[in-house]
Amino acid sequence: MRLLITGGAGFIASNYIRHVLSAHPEYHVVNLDKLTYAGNLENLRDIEASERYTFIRGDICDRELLEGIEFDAIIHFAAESHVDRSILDARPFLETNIMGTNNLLEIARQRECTLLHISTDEVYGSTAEGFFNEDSPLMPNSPYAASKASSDLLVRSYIETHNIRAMITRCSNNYGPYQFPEKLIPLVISNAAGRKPIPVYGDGMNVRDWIHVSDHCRAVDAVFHKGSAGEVYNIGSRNEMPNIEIVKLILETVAERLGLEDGALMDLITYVDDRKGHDRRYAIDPAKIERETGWKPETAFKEGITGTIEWYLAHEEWWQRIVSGEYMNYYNVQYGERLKN
Ligand code: NAD
Ligand code: TDX
Repeated sequence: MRLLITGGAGFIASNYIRHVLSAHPEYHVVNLDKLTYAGNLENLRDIEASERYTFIRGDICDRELLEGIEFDAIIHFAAESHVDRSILDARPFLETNIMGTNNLLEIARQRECTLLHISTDEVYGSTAEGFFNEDSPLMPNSPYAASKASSDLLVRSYIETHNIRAMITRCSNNYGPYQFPEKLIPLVISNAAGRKPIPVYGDGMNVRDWIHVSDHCRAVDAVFHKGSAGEVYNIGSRNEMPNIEIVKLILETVAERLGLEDGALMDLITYVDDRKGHDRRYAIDPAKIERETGWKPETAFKEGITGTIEWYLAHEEWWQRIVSGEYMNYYNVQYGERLKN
């Protein structure tokens, strides 16, 4: 099996490539990644010399390039993935998430190969109570979520119109090693370690449903091997938490690991203006994937978040390079003024 993985230098797909190479010794992985600001080959240093791994730098919007690559199946992770960036400029989201996905669907149609499309719970929008299941209506609220919902609908249309063998997964918020430090959890850990302000949007009571990236990777693998063609699978680990609770838990743990007094880092919490269109709550019902593939999450949140905090504290050189460069420029533009007040 020669597996084309798109976006393999990003957070989730780099973890997934590592998972595939160890779980399936007969598989070859071709990683196609444009290396945007979020793509980082450092995420793959430990496996890049493997004979079962090939890296191609390229854009999923480049049809000619795609046509020249040999593979048997596609697992499509590549995306512009950060909601705040989509609020500042939606265009790259539409290009990559919609047009790029359409190119991959065309290739899957021509080659009659399986395509697993990695989507998100954000396509369902926000819910005050209850849980999203696979039949919940798509009600995206950010340009990012709208671009992902559009790509999901394109996948559906290729299944219906061209009879391609495709599946969609919609996962809740991931955390774990190699997550780009613009997302909440790595941002809080790295800012806490550097004694920088922690921007909490609005009242901090927005709820997300957190899953460890290793559980997401096993779920993707389960759907790829055991899922039914044409189906959608929600992935989640029944772990809802308000943002402020996670922020406080991280600050307590970092303080303890750095040998500081209890509460020493709490002053870093800085409430800032709310994100525009900020979804109040996501909550996933993962019963279908559990029932049909036997997958279950294995990482309890307390254990997963502690391991993640330890990973970031032990890999400061990995995130320092990011936060001192392009990302900080972006961060300053977006939050600098508000944090001064
Ligand atoms: P990420 O931003 O860390 O990585 C995205 C990767 O895609 C980067 O390596 C980037 O270089 C690459 N890329 C972007 N545009 C490209 C293009 N045009 N051509 C080729 N490569 C391109 O993202 P992530 O958090 O790892 O998310 C991966 C996927 O999982 C996305 O599709 C996202 O929507 C989905 N998802 C993420 C989460 C989450 O919590 N992070 C949750 C559910 C679903
Ligand atoms: O500085 C911050 N302060 C803050 O309060 C940041 C970056 C975020 N937040 C809040 C916004 C959200 O309620 O924390 C929550 C999590 O924010 P993000 O880490 O930006 O994630 P979210 O917007 O929920 O989207 C994530 O989960 C679904 C991923 O980025 C998406 O790619 C995925 O589809």
